[in-house]
Amino acid sequence: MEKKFKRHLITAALPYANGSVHIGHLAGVYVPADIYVRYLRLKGEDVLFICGSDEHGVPITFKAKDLGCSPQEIVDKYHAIIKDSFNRFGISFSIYSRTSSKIHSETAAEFFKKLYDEGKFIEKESEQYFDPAAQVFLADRYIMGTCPKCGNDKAYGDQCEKCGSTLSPDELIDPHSRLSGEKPVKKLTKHWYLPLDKYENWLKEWIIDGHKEWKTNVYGQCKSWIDGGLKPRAVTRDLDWGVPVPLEDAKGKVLYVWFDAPIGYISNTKELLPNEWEKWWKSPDTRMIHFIGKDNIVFHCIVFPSMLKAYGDGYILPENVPANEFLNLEGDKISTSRNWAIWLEEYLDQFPGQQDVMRYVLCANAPETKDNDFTWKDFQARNNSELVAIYGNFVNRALVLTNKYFGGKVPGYTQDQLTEEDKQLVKSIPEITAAIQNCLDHFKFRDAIKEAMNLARLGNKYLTDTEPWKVFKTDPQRVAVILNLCLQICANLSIAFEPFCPFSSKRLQVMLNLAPKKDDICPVSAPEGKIRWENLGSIDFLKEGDQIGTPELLFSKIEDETIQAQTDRLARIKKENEEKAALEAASHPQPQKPECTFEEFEKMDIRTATVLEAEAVPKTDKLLKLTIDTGIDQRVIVSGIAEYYKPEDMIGKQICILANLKPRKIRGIESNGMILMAKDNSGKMRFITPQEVMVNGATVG
Ligand code: B3M
Ligand code: ZN
Repeated sequence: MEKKFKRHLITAALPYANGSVHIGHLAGVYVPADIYVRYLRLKGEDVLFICGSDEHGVPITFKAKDLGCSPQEIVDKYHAIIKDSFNRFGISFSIYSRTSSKIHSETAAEFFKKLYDEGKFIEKESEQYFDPAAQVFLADRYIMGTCPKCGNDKAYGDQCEKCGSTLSPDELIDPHSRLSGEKPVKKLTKHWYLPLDKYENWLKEWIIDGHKEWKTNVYGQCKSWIDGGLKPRAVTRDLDWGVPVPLEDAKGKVLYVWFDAPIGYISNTKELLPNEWEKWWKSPDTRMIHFIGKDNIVFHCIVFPSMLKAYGDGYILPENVPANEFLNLEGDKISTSRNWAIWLEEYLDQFPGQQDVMRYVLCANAPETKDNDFTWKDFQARNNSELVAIYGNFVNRALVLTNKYFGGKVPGYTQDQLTEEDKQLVKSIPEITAAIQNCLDHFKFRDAIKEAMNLARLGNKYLTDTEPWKVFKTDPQRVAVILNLCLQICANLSIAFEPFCPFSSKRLQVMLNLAPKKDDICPVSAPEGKIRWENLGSIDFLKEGDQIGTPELLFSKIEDETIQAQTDRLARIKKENEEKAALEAASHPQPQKPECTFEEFEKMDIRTATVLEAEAVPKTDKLLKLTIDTGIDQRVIVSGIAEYYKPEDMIGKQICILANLKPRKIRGIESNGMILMAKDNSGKMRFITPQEVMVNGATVG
């Protein structure tokens, strides 16, 4: 028997306030969390939906340094942007607060202090990098140097972003501080560690034995962490941005961002409900669910629960952590630094009133079990052929016809007027709504939204099959039955779709006169009147004679030009990125080759020559066939320069060649020598020419 809980505490990962949020965040965390919360609310459950900005951590301090402002200014700016985007997207948090608040630093400090006082930490001194000029300890990210694996001279102390290797500062060649540029020195420093190893057995019991129902990706990650053996984790850092460590001998130290951030869920609840927060956090009747992305699993399943366990005092643990995988964009990883993203505020400005389209697409295509790809083509197709052609079309036809034939009054019927086809329809409705509910209960939002669309599909097909517009003249009572049932399906749709597409649901409810019109930016259908989840499946929403409102289109077609503008934008960004990368690469010369002797060099017969004829080698896009005058003879050289030179660019040019290179056949053509080219690290090539025209056959050396 599943336990019945009295209330549901739903959290969504606190986004870092050092940038805007994009569709990857939305698809992975906030849309699923919001769907679930809206579903619970419609069921009349007691729900809190907690979130806020994560305003600490090293990247924020860098951003501030780069822009020449304070970290507080950075988080103030992005907190406002993120909060506004979420609100406009209809993410219906109970509170969206922030971790730079007073109540948060007090709560986090108290949390630390209690664990400290009770001896739950290990105190350890270790050698860490220190910047002698700036007089501060350096987090790994603050150290830069040359990557030992790929030679990138902008690798960080924890990772090389060029080749993706995980590094430690000790591995960097020529390490220097990002603050002062000075070479860092090692210095002893003290930190506090949470001994996760001590919680291993308990975690095993709680997760490995006790939560086999968790999603495979989540369960699997937890298992491999635990099986790999847990180590003590430092919960403090030498840094001047964060919650100060509340101890006498901890000057210049703050709580590690991953220690304070999850406590943000607690402090934000406290801020919202100063007198009642404990009921939400410390009662076995509360069911806590964390919505996160896959990179946050270890912190929410292992570290934070261990912190809560260490604290004791009745703190509850999450019942489930339905983490998602990542969303890619047009085949590429979403990246803030490469601007490879669709930013929420941009989307909201460019697609006004179309929040539901994005919510629908992100849910239908959510990265629930594996990474997934967002494409603008798919976005357009799902809008035009699902939202518009099925859901929107059905609703519109049902409402327009009711207005046309019955003056907008719900027509009635009697049981004996139902045909077999009608009875089949009436039977299918609760089957579909039960399927939606079952999927939602198991965090299968993709399947759930598919079922919701199936309900619209069912209605659309019924209307097309029964053709009331043909029947009305001869049998208006038959049309009354048909339209009554269609309107009941519309009412069902307005509830079934509410968790996913709340804006259009609300509009539909208003059109059906099931809800009053309100101009809220983030509409939430509280269970009132007939708008309750438990009524789903019923064909009794609307009574005979009820007046419905004027139909307006729920969705509108998205044209090719609109999509083209978006893909053009991405193509522009891709090109800029490639150019930047090429420039970057070009400025990094290849390392010098091993030594060679003069005698070895002397073996090469390098000469000036002039190109007489040039043509592309058929069926290749890289090769040119050049006939050249070497001064000694006329010969053919096949050269891989077609990407850089057209045949006509080469004719008449004086070049340098390696004349005595052993001939070889390239695409069936014998090539007698090689053209000397300068080539930079990005692959760009240019031929070498004497500074002044010379006779052909002059030796080069
Ligand atoms: N700030 C990390 C992230 O966005 C993060 C989550 C904190 S949740 C307590 O990946
Ligand atoms: Zn590297």
